[in-house]
Amino acid sequence: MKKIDWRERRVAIAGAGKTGESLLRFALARGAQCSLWDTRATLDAQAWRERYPGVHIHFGDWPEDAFLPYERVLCSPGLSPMTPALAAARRAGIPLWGDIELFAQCAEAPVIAITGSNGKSTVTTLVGEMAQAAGLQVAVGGNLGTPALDLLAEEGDPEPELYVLELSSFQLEYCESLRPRAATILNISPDHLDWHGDFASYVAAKWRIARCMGAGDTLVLPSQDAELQTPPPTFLRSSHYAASAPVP
Ligand code: UMA
Repeated sequence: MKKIDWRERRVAIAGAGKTGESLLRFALARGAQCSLWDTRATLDAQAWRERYPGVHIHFGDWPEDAFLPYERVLCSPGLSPMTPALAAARRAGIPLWGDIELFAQCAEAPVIAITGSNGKSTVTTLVGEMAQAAGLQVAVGGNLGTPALDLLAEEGDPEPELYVLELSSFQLEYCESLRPRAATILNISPDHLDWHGDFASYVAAKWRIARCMGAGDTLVLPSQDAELQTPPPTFLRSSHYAASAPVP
């Protein structure tokens, strides 16, 4: 994948939690002009300014046009794209990317990706431990706790041999180009509907895990969930999956 030149790009980071800080470090390290936004007015803006000199800090309510001056908005997973300022940015054609999208653009080692409504942390941990027991240098994280961008090797250090990621529907919604070598949607039941708007959108977000998978990749699906027997029509129109059908 062609690496993006971030130098001098005007980038807004939405959310100042764990993911937001990993996004900020990523963009700053690549020379972007960053601003950091959080709706919590109670955060210590001065402490952030001292930690990240040169970064514009905006804590408090977001005007609807807040993100229109930016070339990209890097979104924390807790923020729904229906948030008015993010929805306005999307309408204006500004890409909304999450940490998993940036990870996908940088990681070169194979990825095993795990999602589902329940049990994904347990399965991710087990898969990571199995890989380690098999002698692989493995990095495990994502929704599990360590932001995916923090798993990437520092400049000059060797990359892990395998990444194992737990992915939430939020993270998948903001991801376009991740191609796991193996992935699973463990199960699906209504969850996070306030964030997604409805169950169909939640199901569609989960299916995005397989969006870029193709021949030679392995997708493992359970047989008991009706929504996981056939991909939703929106998915079939937008993915590589339909053309190259990974192993169900
Ligand atoms: N924020 C706003 N406005 C909002 C909502 C949030 O400004 O309307 C700000 C908050 O004030 C806060 C920041 O965004 O400063 C928090 O961002 P975040 O909610 O995206 O949380 P992070 O700290 O970045 O943690 C996230 C995941 N949290 C969520 O998806 C809600 C963590 O998963 C994950 O471990 C971490 O990234 C690293 O990848 C937690 C989780 O609850 C465990 N996940 C959900 C789940 O498992 O059900 C999906």
